[in-house]
Order: sequence, then structure tokens, then C-alpha cells
Amino acid sequence: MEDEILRLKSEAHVALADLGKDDLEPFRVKYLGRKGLFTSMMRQLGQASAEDRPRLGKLANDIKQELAQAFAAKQDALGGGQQGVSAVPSLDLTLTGRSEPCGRPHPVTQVMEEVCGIFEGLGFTVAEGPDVETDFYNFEALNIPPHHPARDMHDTFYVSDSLLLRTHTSPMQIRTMTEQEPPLRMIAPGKVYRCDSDITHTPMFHQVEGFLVDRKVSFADLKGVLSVFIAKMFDADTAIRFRPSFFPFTEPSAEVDIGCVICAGKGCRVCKQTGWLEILGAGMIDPAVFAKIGYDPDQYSGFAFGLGIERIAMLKYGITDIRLYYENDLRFLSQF
Ligand code: 2U9
Repeated sequence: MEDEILRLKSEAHVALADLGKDDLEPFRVKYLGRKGLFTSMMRQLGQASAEDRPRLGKLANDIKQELAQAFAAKQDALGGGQQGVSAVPSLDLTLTGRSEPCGRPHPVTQVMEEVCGIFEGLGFTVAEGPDVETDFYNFEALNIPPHHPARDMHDTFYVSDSLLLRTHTSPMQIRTMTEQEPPLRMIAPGKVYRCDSDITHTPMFHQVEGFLVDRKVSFADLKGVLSVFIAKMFDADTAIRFRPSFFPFTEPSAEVDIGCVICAGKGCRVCKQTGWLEILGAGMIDPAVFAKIGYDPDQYSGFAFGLGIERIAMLKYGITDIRLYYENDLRFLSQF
């Protein structure tokens, strides 16, 4: 029996040496398969004496293993390996799978949705409009006539003499007022464009502007709405202050600061040692704007506000360079 095992071994190795790619599977079936020569040889071991059986069994097993490895090497060499038919298992089904990286909304989108969600909770509707606007909706109707110095501040990208990339989302408020009568309570989120680029400015950024128009709307209403927004967006006990300012489309106007979220008002590099961070601008809609779109300023009053989403997200997450948002570096984006 031992001679028979050794003869089968050398026959198989000679056959393996001459194997071509098409002969792989027939070889495997003939020598290593469930009904192959080695398997039937093992079965015949039952006829060997009880004394020889363990030694012969081990010999036949070792030779089969060795042949299976030589066969797998041949398969690799010929490029003929096939999952499931390989003599040596090439697939470990017990291994845990590789996890696929999972995408998520961009941090600017996340903050945009959070801001819009807060105002929607306060009863504001959402209106979106075109990125390419007319001079009338972007400037003229907002009390910014040609040659007004405020036009310089907006660093406008012009498409033609009368068409431009909107520098704020205020045109949507004008469009809404020309189509609907008060009471109105609306926010306008979207992309805006200004020819400006440094660590706090990108040529495209996102704004949410909002306005409320009705009879007897006062600055107190503006303070109430913005206080609720800030308490929900940051901490409930965040300090707020309104500083007088100027915008051509609001009178009076204010810039709104919150107590520095980094140093809690003590003074640090981010708040330039003031303890305060500017987060939005606001004011009572200038009667001249109402006159432009045909509302009677004696009947209606309203407030408006505007905020930059990238800036809010920078303050919320402690981001120091606005350009990081638009470099598509997953090491940055996957943190949010
Ligand atoms: C209408 C009337 C008034 C919108 C306003 C601001 C103040 C403001 C800036 C915040 C940061 C722009 O993104 S930013 O650079 N915006 O300070 N925006 S009041 O006022 C309006 C809008 C529409 C009809």
C-alpha cells in the first residue's frame, strides 16, 4: 500500500509539472476532487493492518496536502485561480468585511439646514431664487442706486451691464414683496457671490436672509426673533448685543454680536480680545424700499436680517480658515 501511495505521488507531480491552463480543472478533479484518486486511496486504507493504518494515513494525508499546495501555486502561476474550486481555500469567510466610508452632508449644508429649521419653527417660509439677478432686484430696489458707495462694498461679478451674480439673497425678498401682500414672514437661503478671497472670504458663500412685514412691526419684534434664533443655534444663555450700524436697505440698522463662544467673553485671539463675535446684520426695512415696490410705508413696517453660513459654522466649530470648506479634503469634511 505504501508503494501505491508513493507511486501516486510521483505520477501526480509529473502530471502537475506539464500542466497547461486548460488542464487545471481536470487535474484537480482527477487527483484532489471528492471522487479523485487520493480520496479513493484514503478509503482503501481501511484494508491496511491496524498497526500500519495510522502511519499510512498520515503519509497519504501529507502527500495530498503537499500536492494541493503545489497545485495552488501552479494555478497562481498560470493565472487560472478560481474561487470555490481551488484546492486550497483562498477565501476566508470568517474574516470581517471591510467597511465602506460613509458620506454625509457638507458642514455648510448641515449649518444651513439647522438655521433654516430654526426659522421655519418660528413660522418663516423658505423661498429660493436665481443666482443670476438683475441690477434692479440686487441693488436698485434695495435703495442702492448706480454709483452708490455700497456697490463697491459688494465686489460684484457682472454678467452684463444689467445682469450680475447676486451679492446677497435680498432680491428674493423684493421678488416676494412684488408678488404678495403682507403679512409676510420669509427666509431666503442660498449661494451669493463677491469678488473677494482670503482666510475669511471666498468668492462664493452662503447666506440666509430673512424678513417679516406686517402692520406695527417694531425693533422689539426683531430683537425677540433674533434672540430666540441665537439661543437655539448656540447656548440658551449666550450673551447678545446689538450695535448701531448702517445698511442702505434698513433704518435703523444693527450688527448683532454674541459673547465669544471660544473664551466665554474673557477675550481671545478669535474675538480679537473684545469678548464679542459679530454674527449677523439686521434692521427695520427702510421705507424707501417699501416705496420702490409699492407698499405704503405708513401702513406697513418690517424687519430684515442677514447672516453668512460659513461664518456661523466657523464660530460653531472653531474653524479658522474659510477656504477649508471648498478644498474637498476628506480629513476636514469627515469631522462634521
Ligand atoms: C429687504 C430689506 C432688507 C437684509 C439684511 C444684513 C442686514 C446684513 C450681512 C450679514 C453677513 C451679509 O453675509 S453677510 O456678509 N447682511 O448685515 N442683511 S439687513 O436686509 C434686507 C433684505 C431685504 C427687502
